Amino acid sequence: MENIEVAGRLEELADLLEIRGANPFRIRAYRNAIRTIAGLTRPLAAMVAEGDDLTELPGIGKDLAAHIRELLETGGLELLEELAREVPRELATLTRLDGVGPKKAKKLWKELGVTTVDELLVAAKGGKVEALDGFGAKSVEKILRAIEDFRKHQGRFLRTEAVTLLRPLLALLESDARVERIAVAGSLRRGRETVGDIDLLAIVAEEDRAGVMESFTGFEGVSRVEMAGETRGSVVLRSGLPVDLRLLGRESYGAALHYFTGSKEHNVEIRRRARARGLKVSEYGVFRVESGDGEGSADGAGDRNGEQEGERVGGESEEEVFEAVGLPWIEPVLRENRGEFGAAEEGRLPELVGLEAIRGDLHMHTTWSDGRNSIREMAEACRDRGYAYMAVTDHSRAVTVANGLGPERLREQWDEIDRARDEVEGIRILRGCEVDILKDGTLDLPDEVLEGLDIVLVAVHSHFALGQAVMTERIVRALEHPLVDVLVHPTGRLLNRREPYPVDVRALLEAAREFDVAVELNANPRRLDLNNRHLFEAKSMGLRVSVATDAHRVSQLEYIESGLAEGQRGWLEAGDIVNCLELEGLERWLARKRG
Ligand code: DGT
Ligand code: CA
Ligand code: CA
Repeated sequence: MENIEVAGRLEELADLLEIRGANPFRIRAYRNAIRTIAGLTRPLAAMVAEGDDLTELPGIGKDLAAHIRELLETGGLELLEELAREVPRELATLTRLDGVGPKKAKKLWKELGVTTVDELLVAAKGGKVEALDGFGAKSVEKILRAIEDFRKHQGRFLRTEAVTLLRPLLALLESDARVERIAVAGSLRRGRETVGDIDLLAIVAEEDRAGVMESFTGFEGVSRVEMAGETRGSVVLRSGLPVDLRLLGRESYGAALHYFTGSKEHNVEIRRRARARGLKVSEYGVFRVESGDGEGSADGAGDRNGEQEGERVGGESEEEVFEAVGLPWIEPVLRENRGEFGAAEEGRLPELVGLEAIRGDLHMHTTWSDGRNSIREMAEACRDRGYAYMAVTDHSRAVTVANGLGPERLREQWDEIDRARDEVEGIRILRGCEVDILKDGTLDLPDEVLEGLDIVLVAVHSHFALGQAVMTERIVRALEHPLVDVLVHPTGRLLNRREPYPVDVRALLEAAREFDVAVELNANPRRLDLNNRHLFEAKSMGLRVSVATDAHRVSQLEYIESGLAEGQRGWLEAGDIVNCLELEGLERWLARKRG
């Protein structure tokens, strides 16, 4: 069992305990432990196997350590089963809807008998929820929106989650001597923020296929086998993640990899181009079309057998597929039919930005607001990553839930930054702040304080429901402020949790250009905000992008890699990114507003 599965199970436990009315301190302890587990870099399973004492982890006591061991050893939890006999398990899902929470979930269940999202929708639409004590028309509206969001995202996994959940199965197949080669295709290979299912391809000799299929469907992490044929198997893992496996021969590996990487829109264009050249591209290979049947099926998926297609002219490698239509190999992250064909033809495919080009991180939190590590710890971790600079950007005072800083505490923080500058060598530590954009578009700190900062980030953290026009105006007003450097998480989306607030992104980008403000690509895998489409637009407008982690603890500095994947999908190159500048260049850029 992976750490995120353990955390997920404990979360369910905490939800059910809370609904049942357990001691709030106990619940808080559980939630802290879940956060600890989510932030671990080592697998719990390995720690237990090596005899580590789990109670030495922050926030994990004897009880929780025992639960974790039980989960790892048995895959289940007796206490959870017991609770589920008293409190319907589905209620845990309800508590995660925006505007519900444990208390309301309990009320919905006790008074209306509602236990599922579907039942809640019926009750809300029928006016029953509004009539309950503690719910009003406003909260019902919010719940209805939350249900809509929930439905949209149901069944999609964050990419980083999927990568983790897939790892043990992938390791099993990789270590199988009968598997000559294995690859991940689909949306995961294209670097999408979320994935619906995993598409695996493996080269396996015909006589070994039944055996490999058996070991795939028999994997210990499989909860359900949907199908197990000769060349295709389909399972659902315990985490709910669906995985497809296709077994094939060497001759069609490249064609299959290309086909199952997609996107569908990209594939359609490839096949159109192939047809124009008297060729047919399918998942089985590239074939010369015999005169007369030039059209084939529109989709290519219906052709069961390559032999019927005419002479095979390629398919072993992806390069052969592209070559057949006269193009160079195109990076998977670009395969969305959003201009990659034209760019490839004209030799202007982007030189995608990689980790080695990143020189620093311009958005992170410390114990001064809602972060878990000190300034010094964050600085050391950034230096160890090889960064030349970093910015300490805790919240400003309006964000009270995050313990935001007012002028006084901010000045105290500068003293600590000065000390950290002395103590941690080899990295430039910038004084920054994530300044809240107030409801009217003014900033949460006075100018004389902003003038003392090296970098000013601005962001919206409240009043999400102002409507598009007012929200846009509000943010544009903030960008007009002469000391603002970066607009961070510009749309406020939280993948699978919250839709972006209504805002005219194009207008924001135009304002950012006019007032010389960079826009952030927030690298938190749940945010990825701006998204790839907006980044593409920002790039084409000549805007600068800051790819930043918004890390709240040292381990989250790794988020930079999620950010880079999204940036690549937005065609970003090092020249588009402020934090690819060397320290000197960055300082010059920061000086543009500070004389
Ligand atoms: P997902 O799983 O929703 O995150 O997205 P994908 O892109 O992984 O989609 P999936 O798993 O349905 O299919 C994998 C790839 O296979 C897809 O990107 C392109 C190819 N493919 C699947 N079905 C079709 C189809 O009906 N027509 C075409 N042209 N390609 C398809
Ligand atoms: Ca897929
Ligand atoms: Ca699939």
